[in-house]
Amino acid sequence: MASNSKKAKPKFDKETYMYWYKSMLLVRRFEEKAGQLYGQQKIKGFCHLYIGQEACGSGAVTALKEGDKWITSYRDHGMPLALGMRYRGEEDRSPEQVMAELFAKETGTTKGKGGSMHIFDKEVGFVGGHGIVGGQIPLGAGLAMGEQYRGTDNLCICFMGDGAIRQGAFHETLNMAMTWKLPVIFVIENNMYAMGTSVERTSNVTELYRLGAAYDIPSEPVDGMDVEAVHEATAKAAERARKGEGPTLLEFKTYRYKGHSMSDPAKYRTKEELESFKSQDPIEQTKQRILEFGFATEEELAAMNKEIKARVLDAVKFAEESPYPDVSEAYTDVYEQEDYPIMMD
Ligand SMILES: Cc1ncc(C[n+]2csc(CCOP(=O)(O)OP(=O)(O)O)c2C)c(N)n1
Ligand SMILES: [Mg+2]
Repeated sequence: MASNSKKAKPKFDKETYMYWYKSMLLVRRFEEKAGQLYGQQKIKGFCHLYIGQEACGSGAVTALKEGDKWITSYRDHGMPLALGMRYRGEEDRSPEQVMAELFAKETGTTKGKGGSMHIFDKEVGFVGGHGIVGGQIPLGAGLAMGEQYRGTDNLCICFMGDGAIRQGAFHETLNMAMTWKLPVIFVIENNMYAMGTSVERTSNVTELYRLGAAYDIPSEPVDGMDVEAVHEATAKAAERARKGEGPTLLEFKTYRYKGHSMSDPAKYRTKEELESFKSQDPIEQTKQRILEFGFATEEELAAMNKEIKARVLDAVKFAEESPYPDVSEAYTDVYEQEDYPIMMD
């Protein structure tokens, strides 16, 4: 950690460190609250928390630009919060809208019809939130292909879990993406488990980034607990994509502190393993760097924490006070074929 070195110099500017700290803290507090509300049965259905993995989202946000597309799995609350804070600043209502979606309210990001696994926010380039494991991988390449076809300099960053890469769609997509030099960054968030199944139990290949070699895709492992490392690797991959050189495969080594979803007591792993990752906590690492570089004081960071906690409570209030969607909404935003119109009564 940077705090061990007396001569450590910041690699990035103050604004970047403060954004990392604030966005990761928002995600952590938001998710803690979501977990609590789930326990109280105020949030129902599926709910997968991003606690522990915050650096993977926030570090990539600062390495990319507006116009780029983002796609991920059902563990999708953190990214829209981080993107909203980055691009909308003070105006941002992402905490309210994502929380309202968890409550299935009409003010949610998907009008209360998608729930926790299907958060979307087109304005900041966030294209979901996908419940089918690996389903977002070909969609991500398709988004990149769209950008290539239109001749923009945008790219798509496509996140997936370590379980998703065992799907055939992963291999087919990597093959075509490299053949067509699509502007896409594939990111495996390796949190070591797919539900209760460890990486070792699903393949001999446990250094997941190595899978890219089969398709000649430049690939590398990244410390996913270190937001600076995430930023640097993503920036390098983005440069490659924008130059027309095609995809990169990054393996962010990370950890989820909580169970897979809300009903998982996580008995398949040891306390020591969990503690070893908590000791590399991305928020704590960033805090130490901020203090060391003199970008803020302990008191200022404590005040920020207080402010964020209040913000999350405001989001809960907003969600609770919002109405449920009208019954007629069941017939909107769904596919309808002319020959088979949806019957309204
Ligand atoms: C095609 C498909 N198969 C199975 C499931 C059930 N399922 C939901 S999450 C999950 C584990 C995926 O783990 P990983 O890709 O490592 O992502 P993580 O949850 O760790 O973020 C499984 C098997 C599903 N949603 N879709
Ligand atoms: Mg996993």
